Amino acid sequence: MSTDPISAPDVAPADCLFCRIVAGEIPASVVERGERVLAFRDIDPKAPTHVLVVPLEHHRDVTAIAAADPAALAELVALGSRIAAAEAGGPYRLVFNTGAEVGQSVFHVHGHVLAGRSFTWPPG
Ligand code: DGP
Repeated sequence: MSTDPISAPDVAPADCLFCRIVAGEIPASVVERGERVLAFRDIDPKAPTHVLVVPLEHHRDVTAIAAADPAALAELVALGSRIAAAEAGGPYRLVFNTGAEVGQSVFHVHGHVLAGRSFTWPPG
């Protein structure tokens, strides 16, 4: 049993929605595939550009991937930044919901790349 204070179920890759998108078992609108990451459009976009960037390997959240594979996290950020530059001229918000309490619903780390409009702060 995990002693991690962040509530996140352990999801087997076979049952993981984003692992299945990475494997091509579930269709997605893919923007770009990199060496370690995949970018695809969010099914319920909250901005003109709303792309999810995920590692090909399963890590449950940003804390886990930062510890296990920082190169993949760096590639995720770089690809998100390039997509925002290409689609929205540069500025973007990068969100990692981490824990069910703050809105994480898929427990395979994903950066939400949001761009193409103004945003307010703080977020709701
Ligand atoms: P979060 O709540 O931070 O875990 O974000 C999960 C996001 O995943 C949410 O914005 C909606 C998106 N999403 C859920 N199911 C699918 C799907 O089947 N395909 C795509 N492209 N996005 C999905």
